[in-house]
Amino acid sequence: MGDQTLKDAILSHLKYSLGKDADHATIYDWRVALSLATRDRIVDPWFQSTRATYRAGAKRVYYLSMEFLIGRLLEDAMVNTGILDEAKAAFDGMGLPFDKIIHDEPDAALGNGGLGRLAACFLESLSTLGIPAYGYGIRYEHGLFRQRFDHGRQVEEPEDWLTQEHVWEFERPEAAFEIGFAGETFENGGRTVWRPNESVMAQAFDTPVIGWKGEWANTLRLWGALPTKVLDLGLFNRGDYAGAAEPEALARTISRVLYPDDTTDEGKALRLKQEYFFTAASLRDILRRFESEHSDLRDLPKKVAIQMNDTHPAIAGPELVRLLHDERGLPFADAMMVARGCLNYTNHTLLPEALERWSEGLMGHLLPRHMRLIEMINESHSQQYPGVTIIEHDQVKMGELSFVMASKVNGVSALHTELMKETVFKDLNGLHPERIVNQTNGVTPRRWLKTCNPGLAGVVTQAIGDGWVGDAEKLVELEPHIADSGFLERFTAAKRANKETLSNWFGTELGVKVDPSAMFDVQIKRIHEYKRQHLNILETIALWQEMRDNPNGDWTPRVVVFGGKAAPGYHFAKDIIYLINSVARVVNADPITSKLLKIVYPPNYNVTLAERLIPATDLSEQISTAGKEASGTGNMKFALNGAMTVGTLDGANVEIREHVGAENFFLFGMTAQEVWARREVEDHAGQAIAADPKLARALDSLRNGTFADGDHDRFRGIADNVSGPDYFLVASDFSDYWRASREADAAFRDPARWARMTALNTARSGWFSSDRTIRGYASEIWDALPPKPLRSIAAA
Ligand code: F58
Repeated sequence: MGDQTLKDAILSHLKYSLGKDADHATIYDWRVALSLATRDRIVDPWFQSTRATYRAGAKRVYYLSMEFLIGRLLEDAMVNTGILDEAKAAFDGMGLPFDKIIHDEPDAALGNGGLGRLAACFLESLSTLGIPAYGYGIRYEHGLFRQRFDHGRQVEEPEDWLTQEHVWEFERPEAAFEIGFAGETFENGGRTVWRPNESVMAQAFDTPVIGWKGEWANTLRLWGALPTKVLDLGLFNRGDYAGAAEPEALARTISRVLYPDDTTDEGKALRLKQEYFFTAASLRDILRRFESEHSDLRDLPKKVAIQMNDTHPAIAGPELVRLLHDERGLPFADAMMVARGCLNYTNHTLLPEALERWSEGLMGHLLPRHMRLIEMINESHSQQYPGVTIIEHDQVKMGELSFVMASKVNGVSALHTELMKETVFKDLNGLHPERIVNQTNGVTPRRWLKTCNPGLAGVVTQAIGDGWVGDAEKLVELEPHIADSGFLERFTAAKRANKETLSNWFGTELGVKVDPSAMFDVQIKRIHEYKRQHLNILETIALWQEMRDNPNGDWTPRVVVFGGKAAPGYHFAKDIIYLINSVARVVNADPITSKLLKIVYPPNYNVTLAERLIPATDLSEQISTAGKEASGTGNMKFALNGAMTVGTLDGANVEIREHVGAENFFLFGMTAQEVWARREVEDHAGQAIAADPKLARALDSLRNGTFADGDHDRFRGIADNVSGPDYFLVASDFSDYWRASREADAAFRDPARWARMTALNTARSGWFSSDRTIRGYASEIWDALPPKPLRSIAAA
C-alpha cells in the first residue's frame, strides 16, 4: 500500500486481484476492486487494535448473536475511514458511475429484524468507542428470504448473497473446532465424559468492523459448518455417490439458512443444533484466547464479558460449565460462579410465543450432558432460592436458564424493562432484585444519518461542525439554529430533495407516480399483528372513503408507504400484506383521489431499502399495541432523520417523546395498563366499532369485496378478527389514531411549524445513538470501559 493513492490501489486490485483489464471491467469488477482497496485501509488499524488489546491485557467483550443484519458494508467503511470523497473523485475522473458501483453490493441479510440490526449497530459502536470486542454468529449461506409479490401476495425466494464473493471476509481454515451432538455420557476417573456420535466442524470467517475515523477495528467472527469427513470414499467407490456426499450435505445444513420465523420455531432440532453449534464454537475460541494469556480460570470474568443476544445462545450457560467442570476439572460450584461471572443476557420480547422452550426429550437426545447440567443448575438454584424452576412440563425454559446463569439481565427500553420485572421475570426478579437493568437501544449515527442521508448530514455539519458524528449528543447544538429561517429552509430543502429522489425511484422501479410535496407517511418493519399494519391500512381506507365523499375538502395529500416481510408460516400477517397491496391497487387507480392519496409497498424490505426510505420520510408510524414492542429502533432512525412520529406509548417511543418533547410527537392510544383493562371489557371491539362510523365503514369494505374484485370472503378473516377477539385492540385504538393522524395533517399544512418540529426531532435524538447504549453496557454490565481509551494506544 504505502503512499499509493486510492485510485492506484483500485486499479491495482482490478489488475492483480481480479485479473481484469480496466477496458473490460464490469460494474461488479469495479465494486470488488474498490472494496478490496477499502478493506486494505482497515487491516492496519485492525491489527493495531488487536495488538493494543494484548499489550494492555484488556478485558474483551463477546457479543453472541444468531443474527447480524449488517446490510451493505462498502459505503459505511468508506465513510468511517474517510475515503468516500476520494473514491468518488477517482471514479468521476475515470468517467465511471460511482453510485451504481457502490449500489452493486448485495445486502447481507443475516438477520430477521430489529434484534439483528441492533447487533450490527453495536459492533460499529464498539469499534468507534475502542472497546475490544468480537461479534460471534453464523455464516448463513442463505440469509433472510427475498420477498416478491405475486398479484399482491407474498412469495418467498431463497436469498443467495454468497454466490458472489464476499469480499469483506477472511477465511480462517486454522480456526476450526469440532462440535459434537447426541451420543452418550460416562464417568471416567471422577469426571463426566461426553462422547457425541455425530459431529461437524465449525470454521471461522472474519470480517473486520471499522469504527468512526478508522482508528479501531473489531472482528465479526462467523462460523460456517463443514463436514468432519469430506467424502465417504468407500461408498463413492461402490458407486453410491449420493450416499457418499451425505455427510457433507448434512453438516452444511447447519449453516445453510437463517430461520425466518418470527412466531414459532419450525425444524426445531435443526434450530437447536444451530444454537449449540455457534455457541460452542465461540466459547471454545474464547477459552483458547484466554488460556493463551492466563493460567487461572478463576480470572475468566476479569477478562471476558459475554453478552447473550436473546436466549438463542442460552446454551452458553451449561456449555461453559461443562468446559470448565468436565473438561478442565473446576469443581461444579466454582465452574458455576465463573460462568455466571462472564455471562449476561438481553431480553428482546415479552410475547409468550416468542420465548424459547426446548423439550427435555430433544435436549436430552441432542445434548445429553447439557440436559443433565441444566438439571443440576436447576437443583442448585432452587435449593438456594425455592419457588422458581427452569424445567417445567418437560420443557427447558431458556429465558429462565439465561436469567439464572447471568450476572446481569437487561431490557431494551425503560418501559420494557419495567414490564419484564412485572411479568415474565416477576418471580426471578423478586429473588434477584439487582440483576435486571435497563439499556435502552440505540442506532449508529454514522450509517443512520451521515451515510444514508448525506444531504441532511451536510446541513447539520454546516451549522454545528462534524463533532456530532462521533458524539451524537452534540446534535442539541442545533437548537439555537432552529430560530434561523435560513437553517430551517436548508433543513427542509434536504428533506425535499430526498423525497424527490424517492418519488423518482417509486416511478421507475414500481410504476407508481407520487407527488413529492405530499406527506410521506412510512411504516417499515416485520409484519406482525402487534405492530398493527392492519390498523394503518384500515385508517388509510377510512381516509380514502372520506376523501371520496368530499374530494374538495381541506385534505393533506399523503403517500402511505409500507415495507416489511411476514414469516412464511404466519398466515394472518401474509393476509395483511395481501390486503395492503389490494387496497393500493384500488386506491392508486381512483381518479377522484389521485392527487390526494397513494399507497406504495416496495417489496423485499431490507437494510438498503430502509436507508432509501428513512431520509425521505415525513411521518413515522410506530403504532404497536402498548406493552408489545420491546423497544423499536426504526423509531429512532426516523426521529434522527427529522421525521415526526405518530405513535403509542410503547417501547422506546416513550423515551423518544420525552426527549423530543410531547409537543413534537403525535401521541395516541391506550397505555399498557389500559390495554390490559380494556381486554377485560366484554365486546370491546364491537363497542368501538359502534362508536365510530368511519371504522365500521372501513371494515364493511373488507367484507363487500371493494378490494377483492367483488369477493366477499377474501379479507373477511381480518375484518372478523378486528370486530371480534381483537386481541391487539385495533378497533379500540382506531378513533384516537384517526384523531392523531389528522393532527399530523394539520401540522403539515403549516410548513414553518412542521420544519421547526422536525428539526427539533433531529436536534434531540442524539441520545438514541448506539454509542450511548454501548457505554451503558460497558459500565453497568461488562465492566469493560477501557481505562484510557485504548484507541490512543492503538494509534501510538
Ligand atoms: C426486536 N426483536 C424487538 N426479534 O421486537 C424490538 O422491539 C427491538 O427494538 C429489537 O428486537 C432490538 O432490541 C426481534 O427483532 C426477532 O427478530 C426474533 C428472531 C428469532 C425468532 C423470534 C424473533
